[in-house]
Amino acid sequence: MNLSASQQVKADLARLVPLFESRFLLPFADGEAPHLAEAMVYSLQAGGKRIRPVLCMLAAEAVGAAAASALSCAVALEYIHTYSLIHDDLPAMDDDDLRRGKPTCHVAFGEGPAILAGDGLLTEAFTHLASDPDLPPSRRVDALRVLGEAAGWRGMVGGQALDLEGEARTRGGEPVTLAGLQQIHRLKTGALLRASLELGAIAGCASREDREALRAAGEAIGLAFQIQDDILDATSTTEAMGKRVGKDEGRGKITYPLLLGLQGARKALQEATERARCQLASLPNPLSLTALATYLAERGA
Ligand code: GRG
Repeated sequence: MNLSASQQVKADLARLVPLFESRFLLPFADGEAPHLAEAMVYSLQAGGKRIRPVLCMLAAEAVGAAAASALSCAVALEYIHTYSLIHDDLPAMDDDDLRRGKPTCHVAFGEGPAILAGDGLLTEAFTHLASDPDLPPSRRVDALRVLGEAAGWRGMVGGQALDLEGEARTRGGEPVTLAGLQQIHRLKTGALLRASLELGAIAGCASREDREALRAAGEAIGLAFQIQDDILDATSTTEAMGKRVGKDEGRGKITYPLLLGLQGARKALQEATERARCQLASLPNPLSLTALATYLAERGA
């Protein structure tokens, strides 16, 4: 990645993350369940990179709208992402004690409250988006449908279910194929990343062609993000990652480097990133979003 693209990403994050963070905790300032709000705010503030909100706001800018027009979509996306991580960390799922170097929600607050914190964030995402007075009702309904489909059983939740089934089959001696892995990630990680760009398109009142280009770019960015995540896991020092690799192998976790080799996974990553760049090139203002897509594929953490 050349210096100007990385400087572009830095400048965009410095501009958009504070805008997003000036809004995203407001709904939890009052309410009748303050301890539950504390658990939700704990996970929202636990050090996430805000990739989905920033992708969403940059998508709106890419079609010529203001980032602020996509703020309620950006906030809803981060609520859903945070809920998915809280539930993914639970003993019944991945059973992780740490996330981003901090105790997971169920370790800090207990299992029941963590389940409810996830439920609270999931539902607040839709309440928040549905209440945005600046988004015309027809676009609000469109955005709610796109978000529901991406987050639900046709998207992220469905991908998580296929992942659990695949791990059980792999442990039973029937490993997941490359096509199976791609389907899991297209749903589990890709659906919400793709929705991030599509919601930016909706909020930014994009033309049909620009919305389609953003959807296709989102699909490719989602795939690239997952491949890079697998590569980072595979190339982290064995000592630092020993616990996780051992645990993942025991669970039957199949990754791109395992199926394609490290070189093959890097090639697939490059191809997916190039597909994203090609789609974005047709948009009125693609520079920042293209720089972020490149950065995500080359990120080191
Ligand atoms: C439990 C309903 C349910 C769904 C869980 C998305 C998901 C499904 C689980 C997350 C597990 C995981 C490690 C997925 C791989 C993709 C990934 C690296 C997600 C983390 O996203 P980042 O890097 O997270 O944007 P931060 O910490 O920056 O917010």
